[in-house]
Amino acid sequence: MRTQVAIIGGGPSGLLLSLLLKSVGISSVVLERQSRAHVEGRIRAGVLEQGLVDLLRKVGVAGRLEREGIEHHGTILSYENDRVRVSFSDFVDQPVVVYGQTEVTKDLYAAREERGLAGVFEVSDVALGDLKTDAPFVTYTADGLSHRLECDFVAGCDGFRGVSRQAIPLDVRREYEKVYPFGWLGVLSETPPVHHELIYANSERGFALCSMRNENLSRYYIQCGLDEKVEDWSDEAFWAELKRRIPEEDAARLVTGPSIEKSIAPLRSFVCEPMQWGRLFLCGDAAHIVPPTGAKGLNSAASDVHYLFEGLRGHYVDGSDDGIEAYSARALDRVWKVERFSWWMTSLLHRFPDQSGFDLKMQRAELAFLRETPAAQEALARNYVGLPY
Ligand code: RFL
Ligand code: PHB
Repeated sequence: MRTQVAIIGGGPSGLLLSLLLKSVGISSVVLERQSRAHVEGRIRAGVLEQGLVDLLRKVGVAGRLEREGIEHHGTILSYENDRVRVSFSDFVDQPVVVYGQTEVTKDLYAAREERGLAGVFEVSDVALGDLKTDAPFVTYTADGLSHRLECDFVAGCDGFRGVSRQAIPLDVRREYEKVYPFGWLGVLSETPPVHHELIYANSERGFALCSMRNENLSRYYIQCGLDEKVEDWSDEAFWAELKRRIPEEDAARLVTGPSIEKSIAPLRSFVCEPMQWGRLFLCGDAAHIVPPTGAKGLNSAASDVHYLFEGLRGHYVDGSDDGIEAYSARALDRVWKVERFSWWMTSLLHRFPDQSGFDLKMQRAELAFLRETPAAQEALARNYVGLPY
């Protein structure tokens, strides 16, 4: 089999890239390790920046998002019972849109199906070859048979645990990592959200986040220890702990109900440099991870996809390789700023095991400064709604 761009991974990065390429007549094949149902069922991100919404619009996949997505023009940060609202609309002319990654993924798969785009599910043994030549290839197993896909370029969109990043030799690859000493326990429940905006709460008992998917579907998270297990958290225990961590006025309003999903995610900051090696280009979680505190993972995957698409379009349509040559530097420039914001939000809002009295005073002072200082609010707002690309 032959295609122009082999895309490893059928998560949001790979799917979006395939549709953008198709829009300018560039062929691709998506190779995905899991089944479609598995990928569509994963509960992950919930907050979309305008840049991602615009890309979805560009490929004609924003219809349902425009009907069902909820625009947010601000967010709440709290420290014990003190709440600070940061308005986005006072500083930037764009909201964020609350619409689940699960729904984005379903919409992308539906559009690919409608447009007859090529893809193979449940592949294994994916290996990349000849990446330093202009005729690379990918080998894989599907339905018990070995296959070889010849291509011009390989897009590594296979997430943090994928194989693409490993194809960059160790003497070229530099990895930067920070692992946080806690995770997030998340619950999805068919209950009305406690507030119409997200609440990021720093409390004596640890961080909590009140988020949502729609008017009758709420998403809540609490900071938990790395050794904790989902099975050890009954719904009752989760709700009781959440109530202790959010401001009293919100706790009093909280509507609880059975959870329909419960999971624990560890928190990590990670960047791989460079994001390109020969004809291989890494996109999204394959190249970088942020802790979820700033809602940036999916959104920074989207900006990578944008830079890569522009580079590939330059190559095929305009006959210029400037974009693909600049890909890694352009993507990393934005990635590091997003890493900084996510690390800052995480540091501000969580309780760390080794935190001193001084450290706690610093968190409180930072939130007090934020409350009183429009310039500080503006910095948060600009990062939260998304840096330009
Ligand atoms: P994905 O989604 O991990 O997709 C990679 C795909 O590659 C497949 N794969 C392979 N396929 C073939 N061969 C192999 N060897 C393969 N190895 C892996 C996988 O099966 C998978 O389908 O990466 P992608 O596309 O780069 O997308 C990244 C986003 O999914 C991720 O950044 C976000 O979910 C992060 N994230 C959030 N991002 C936001 O922008 N806003 C949020 O509000 C937000 N909240 C979150 C989050 C992530 C979370 N967790 C669980 C990690 C909340 C949570 C709890
Ligand atoms: C979510 O709704 O899943 C969500 C929202 C905001 C975040 C992280 C996750 O910062």
